[in-house]
Amino acid sequence: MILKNYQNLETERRSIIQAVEANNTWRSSCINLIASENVMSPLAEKLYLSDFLHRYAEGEPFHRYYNGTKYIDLIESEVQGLMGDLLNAEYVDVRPISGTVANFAVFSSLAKPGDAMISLSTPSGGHISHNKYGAPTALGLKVYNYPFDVERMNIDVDKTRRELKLIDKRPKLFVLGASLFLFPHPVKEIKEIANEYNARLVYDAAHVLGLIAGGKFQAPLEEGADIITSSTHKTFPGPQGGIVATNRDDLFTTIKKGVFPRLTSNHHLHRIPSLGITAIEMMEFGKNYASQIVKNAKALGEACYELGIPVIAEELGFTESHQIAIDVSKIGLKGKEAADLCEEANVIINKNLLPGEPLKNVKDPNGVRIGVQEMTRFGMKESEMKTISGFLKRLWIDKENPTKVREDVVELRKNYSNVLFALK
Ligand code: DSN
Repeated sequence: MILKNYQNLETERRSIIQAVEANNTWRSSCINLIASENVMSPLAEKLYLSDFLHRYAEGEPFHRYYNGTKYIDLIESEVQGLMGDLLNAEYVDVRPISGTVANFAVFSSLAKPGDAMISLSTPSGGHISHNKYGAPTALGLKVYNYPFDVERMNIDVDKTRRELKLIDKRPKLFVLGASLFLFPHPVKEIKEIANEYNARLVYDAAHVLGLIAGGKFQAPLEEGADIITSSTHKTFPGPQGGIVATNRDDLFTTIKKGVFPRLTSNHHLHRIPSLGITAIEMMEFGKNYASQIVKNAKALGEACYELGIPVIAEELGFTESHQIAIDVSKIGLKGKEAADLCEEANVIINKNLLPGEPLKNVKDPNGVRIGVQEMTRFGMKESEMKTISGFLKRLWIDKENPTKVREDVVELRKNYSNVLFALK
């Protein structure tokens, strides 16, 4: 605990306001390539700041534990329907306040302490909430990891089948989806295995929800997933929050209890109207948006590779999603160093473990991950991806001073300041 014994609260007040304003100004002159972020449309953002910010509504629409909820009831039930249409799901819960909460709610509903689950390891792309540092350990679940084939950058299905026969527990949950997520997962094949164990298949769509909504990447429920969990703010450009979607009414009844009362009390109502607006935007513009995202990611991979930047998965066409990953150790850098150089030049990316890398490298990995969904929302296309690859080369290979590169980054970003694929 740090006690500061503040004397001049006016200075603190100003400092907070100034930091917010400075961040707004700085970020609007940055090229943001963090794969897990996005921006809402101005309309969704406007509706985010409403009286709902201050309200509670525990329970389900029209069956709440509070009074005063008639408008959120209407909105929330409408948003459930919109999200259901986008994901081909009959049952949707938009109350989880994050993707991790959605995962906790689902895992805790479908497995009990002592049960086993299988997911991707962190180096293979698995999210923290799929692994032993997150939800599974908190819930007393034993985690096994899928064998990962780095040649194909995907789960090795045959090896999974073989290795599962050797473990002492029969998994209750098979989890797909990842944070480093370049290629669609073998949902159909893993579902066949899950069926042999009478287990449930959960697809964490956090990174690719917008691509799925736009008809790209894959269609998890149609391919066999029992449940989708997700956040709502990555390739799906909505407010930060979570969601569960399924066509299994038997599972949904249990999962809803996991969401409330087990994992949430209030569900942060102010984000629900913005989620609805984003869902309508994705219905109207999602196909074009998702398709441009994937084109841009491939174009960035290609352009970087041509400049000598070691993008992984070259033989596979680099990516089928919004992300690419780069092994910067091959050009004499570590992931953090590469990301820090970018930040000095107003290009924001994150360091990332690469498939095949040991977990002990987690704080200083060899890779970086880059996502193009936000810049695509601001209207950038393939030619701008080429320009960005040039910035990366100047920073990482030519060792140009980042402040020089920053001038050109800021200049490029000036032309891309309006959010597209958006309702008025
Ligand atoms: N950790 C986030 C990501 O960057 O993928 C997801 O929660």
